[in-house]
Amino acid sequence: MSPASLQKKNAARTDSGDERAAYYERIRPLNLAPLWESLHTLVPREPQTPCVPALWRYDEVIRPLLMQSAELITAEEAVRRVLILENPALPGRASITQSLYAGLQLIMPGEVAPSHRHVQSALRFIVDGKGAYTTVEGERTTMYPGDFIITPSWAWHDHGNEGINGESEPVVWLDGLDIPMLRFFDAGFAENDEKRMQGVSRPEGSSLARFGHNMVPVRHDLSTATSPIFSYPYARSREALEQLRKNEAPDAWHGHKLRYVNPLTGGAPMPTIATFLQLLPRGFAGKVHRSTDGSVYSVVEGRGTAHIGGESFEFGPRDTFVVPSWAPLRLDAAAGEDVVLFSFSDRPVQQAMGVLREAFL
Ligand code: GTQ
Repeated sequence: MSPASLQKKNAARTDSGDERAAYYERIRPLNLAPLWESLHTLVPREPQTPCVPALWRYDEVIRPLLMQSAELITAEEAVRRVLILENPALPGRASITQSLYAGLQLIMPGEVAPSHRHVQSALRFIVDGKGAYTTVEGERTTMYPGDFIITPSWAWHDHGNEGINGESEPVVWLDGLDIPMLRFFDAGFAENDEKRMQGVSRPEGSSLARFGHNMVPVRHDLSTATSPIFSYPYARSREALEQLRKNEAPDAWHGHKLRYVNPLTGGAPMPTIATFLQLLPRGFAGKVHRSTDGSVYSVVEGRGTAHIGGESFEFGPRDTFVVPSWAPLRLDAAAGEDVVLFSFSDRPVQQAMGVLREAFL
């Protein structure tokens, strides 16, 4: 056939909806589907996340509900007594974004959350109270508000609350895990320890002494996927931000923002999750920014407003909010309120894939 008649033959193959529908019916039982009906959603022009922005108020909502949960179940029975923060658009999926899980975990004085380990990496960001501890592979870390603590993949961990100097109070932290990512890969394993609590084999502060001062033991030449520092104490990170705000102008989008690092690699502290701490000086009015890594924010200090897409969320200390992938974000600090925000995202995974995109508008 000539090119002209070929073209005519192809043009004649026009829409005949009934025949197409009948064809789709015939192929469905054979586990086949027509790509051409879904190509535009499978390969969107830009991210089309189902996630929506949301904020969870701590003082008025979460804290009273957590305290009620402590009347219903012990940490021991629950194994982990956590209220999961579910993205309103992903109910029942234990996901705050498509790739990340977040929850608020409560441990009452004297309780123990028994030892277990799993492939999922976890971070703990201490929101309320002090004097609980987590033990990771035989090293304990006492928790203070604002501390960022890591449980590496497959590391034994148990949590308890023995207080400090005889004083103890309920302690609540934000859990961030890569649970949805591991579910996606179907790569999750877990096991319970024979012991309820791990023995302590190294004194508290060992990992910080060895790796937390821009120095590394001379005979340590392994760089591990997860940071060897279990705890990044708030006092030190906050001090760094304070120095920055004294010395330089804030970034127009982020304010003063630092990322936590694995000192052995310079990369993110966990293979799947990046973490950040930022200070927005009082009255700060940020510019609009968007990025493909959806982020979870925990407010440490101060009041302000997060403008996410077309919505505005007023936030205060201990609140949690989520910014979906590619949603335009603008952060403001209230007049007279220095704001400090902790945040985490799946950035290292997107960077490893070479797909992370950001836009500063
Ligand atoms: O503390 O080990 O929020 O395994 C979810 C799963 C916490 C934990 C969570 C977990 C943990």
